[in-house]
Amino acid sequence: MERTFVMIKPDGVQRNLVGNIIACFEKKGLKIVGLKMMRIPRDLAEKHYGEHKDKPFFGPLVEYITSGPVVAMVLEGKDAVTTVREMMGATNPLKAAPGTIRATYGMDIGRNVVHGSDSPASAGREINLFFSPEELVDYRRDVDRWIYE
Ligand code: DAT
Ligand code: MG
Repeated sequence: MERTFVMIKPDGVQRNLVGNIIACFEKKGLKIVGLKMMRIPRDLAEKHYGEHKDKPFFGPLVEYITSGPVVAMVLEGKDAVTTVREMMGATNPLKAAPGTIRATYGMDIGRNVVHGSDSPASAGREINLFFSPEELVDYRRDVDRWIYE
């Protein structure tokens, strides 16, 4: 099973969407193996979005992501990285396919509610940035035999 890093961004927390968004992933069958609320320190935000450091939106992006608490999580499941990306939809909520999380809850690219790792390599990097190994919980779910054949 694959793991991915997911984050409900400050706008999602402020808009009381934490429960709804976690419920989407839970109902899908993804397993929560790590979960916490935190305020992202500036240096962590800059590392997390390091690939964008030369883009014009980097400054506002770091301001936004550090502007309030976020809910960070690690989700586990079959093709978890791609599955979460597809459930989130395109980066711009107005371009995201109907029914996706960003299409359902967002209006602006700079307030797109949720983050999900874009590849297994990014997932490994981001999980390590945000979670220590002791914060990730290994456990069995009896329901898995009703989710996977
Ligand atoms: P994603 O979050 O879908 O992986 P990304 O990695 O390209 O998208 O960009 C990271 C975040 O930066 C994205 O969620 C919103 C912001 N962003 C991306 N492109 C932008 C743009 N053209 N203008 C403003 N913000 C942008
Ligand atoms: Mg990205």
